[in-house]
Amino acid sequence: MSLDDIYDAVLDFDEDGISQLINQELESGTDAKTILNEALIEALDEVGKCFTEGTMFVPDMLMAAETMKVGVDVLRPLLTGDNSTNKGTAVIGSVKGDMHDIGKNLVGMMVEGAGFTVIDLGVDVDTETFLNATREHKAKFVLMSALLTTTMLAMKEAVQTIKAAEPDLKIVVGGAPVNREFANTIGADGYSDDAPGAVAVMRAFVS
Ligand code: B1M
Repeated sequence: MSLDDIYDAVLDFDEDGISQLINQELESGTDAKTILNEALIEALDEVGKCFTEGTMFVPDMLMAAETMKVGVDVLRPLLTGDNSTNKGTAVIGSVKGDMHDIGKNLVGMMVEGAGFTVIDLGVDVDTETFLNATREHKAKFVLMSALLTTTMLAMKEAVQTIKAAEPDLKIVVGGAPVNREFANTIGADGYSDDAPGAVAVMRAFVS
């Protein structure tokens, strides 16, 4: 068994076999983060490349994503740390128009593991829903994910509206097309290019 087998399982949409492959890889001593980064995420990057090249299509991306989710579920207990203290509440969602949720779920999982309470609003979340949820749950943080260049516009609108309404809230943004410069331009308080980095940004705000 190897990381390559797990990588191949995502590309083969092997939802039934991937859990066993991951468990075997864990038993052989590979740590969860390595499996996540070097097998699961790399495989989805390859799926993205194949989609761009026209050798894979939307249903393929969907099946690969479903297989990845099965794998992430196996790793979940190992990726989340000590969540015994509550450091505050964060609402999280993929912005309006965006149906991608794997990166957002990884961020939510790690933020929860770091001791924050996470309210997951799901995908395609509009500004009003973010705002209402932060008020309802007395959240300190809003975490937004965008995977499409088109939905970066929805992110901009959401950040600016929420900041104007609730200036004390800390808004952290991320997702493949988002970068620090864009985050600064739209007035977000924090940015990270990965899930552990989002936790570090949030920790800095509460320390
Ligand atoms: Co879509 N898709 N997709 N897709 N999809 C991309 C994003 C794309 C790059 C593929 C490509 O063309 N090569 C492309 C976007 C192009 C662009 O805008 N620049 C694309 C497209 C075009 C589309 C559709 C428009 C296709 C169509 O219908 N013609 C469509 C849009 C649907 C919509 O949202 N309205 C679509 C649909 C889908 C599926 C539904 C089939 C499926 C998603 C299933 C799901 O999420 N449940 C899907 C998939 C799987 C992908 C790829 C292959 C993989 C995405 C993924 O989950 N990556 C993707 C190609 C790629 O990324 N290589 C692609 C793994 C995940 C762990 O990474 O989400 O980036 P990511 O998260 C990272 C970081 O970005 C960061 O942390 C994570 C790592 O630790 N991060 C944050 C994320 N959020 C953060 C928030 C933070 C901090 C960090 O703070 C709050």
